[in-house]
Amino acid sequence: MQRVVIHVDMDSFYAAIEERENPDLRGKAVVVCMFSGRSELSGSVSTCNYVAREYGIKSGMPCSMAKKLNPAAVFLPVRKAFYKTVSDEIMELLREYADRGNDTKSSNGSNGVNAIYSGPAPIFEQVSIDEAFLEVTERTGGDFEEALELGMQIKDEILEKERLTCSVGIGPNKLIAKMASSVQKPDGITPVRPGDVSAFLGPLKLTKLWGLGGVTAEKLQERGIETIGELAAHDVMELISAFGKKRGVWLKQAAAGIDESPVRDKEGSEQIGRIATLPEDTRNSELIYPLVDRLIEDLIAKLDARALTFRVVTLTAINSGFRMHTKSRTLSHAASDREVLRQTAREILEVFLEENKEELRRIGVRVGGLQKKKGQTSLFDY
Ligand code: TTP
Ligand code: MG
Repeated sequence: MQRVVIHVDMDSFYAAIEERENPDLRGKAVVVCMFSGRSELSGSVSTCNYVAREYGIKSGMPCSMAKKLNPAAVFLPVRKAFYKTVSDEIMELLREYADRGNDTKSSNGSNGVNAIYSGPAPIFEQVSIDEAFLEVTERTGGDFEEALELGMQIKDEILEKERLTCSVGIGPNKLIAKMASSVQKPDGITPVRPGDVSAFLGPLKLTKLWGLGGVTAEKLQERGIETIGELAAHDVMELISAFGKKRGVWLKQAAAGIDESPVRDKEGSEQIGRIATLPEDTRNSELIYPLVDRLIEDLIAKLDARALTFRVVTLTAINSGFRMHTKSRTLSHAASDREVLRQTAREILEVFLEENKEELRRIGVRVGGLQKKKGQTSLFDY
């Protein structure tokens, strides 16, 4: 069957969350900064919204330069822990769209080893805080029209549930899906069918090739190679003698759009979180506990469905002034029990309310340090 992979990348992620949380920001240039604290605007830009990008503002640029480019822009400090809870929710939602592995299905890894996916784990890979790959070959029957439909559903659900937009790339492998998602941004969806791969890659600048570092790009440019198409046409032996066997072969294959790497979760890195708004701003734990319990019910259901244990519990609280606090506790043993989670979350909340005197507006619970329950087969059995 034709392989189909979807890549999802959220649009101006941190800035879009800030805009969602504060409607006053709509239509304005919004710049999210990692302030160093040395002086008012010292630090660098984490990201900015698309209005700010029109002024030439970019990730990584000094905040002071961004201010010169657009003095009217709104500059906000990063709230990474909060963005992480939003990310967790999006990843949970995306997982539902990925194929499920099963005992009988095997897929060829890039090293030629047969990876047997066991259990009902989704074939899903989170790449960064706002990006993920989904294997959708089974679900779509290898059909790109079905995949396009699925991509639209994903976009609709994220917009409806999270009020955020994303860009989706669809391809016959991870490399193409990843590169396709960046073609139409923001709020785009781009399928690149197997027959269109060379036409898609060929004209692109070398530096657009996913996984190609700046140093390698420079060396290739010294050889007169400017586009991915030119790289694909280059003599493989020459690439091998310049970059070594592994890298040389990779360059040749990647430029031709060949990539057999499997979609797979990095075990241990995943967290599952839920966040919700309280019926009213409050410090009354009698009002807060029922909401925390509801979030916990949800988390336990997710953990049970995938036979996972947790070791870290994190509580997130956003106060009425939109300031955000997080507090974590690491357990001495892996746990999967609802009562353990409830008890731990309550203890953290009590300490938190002791230390902070403001009213709370939203509350989130997150579990991390996830592992398969003992006695269950692990994600990949070779
Ligand atoms: P990206 O997906 O690279 O950027 P983005 O989502 O802001 O914008 P785009 O629409 O182009 O996808 O990165 C995701 C988040 O990671 C981004 O919102 C902020 C953070 N980030 C940094 O903190 N520093 C950086 O240099 C980059 C590139 C991203
Ligand atoms: Mg993004």
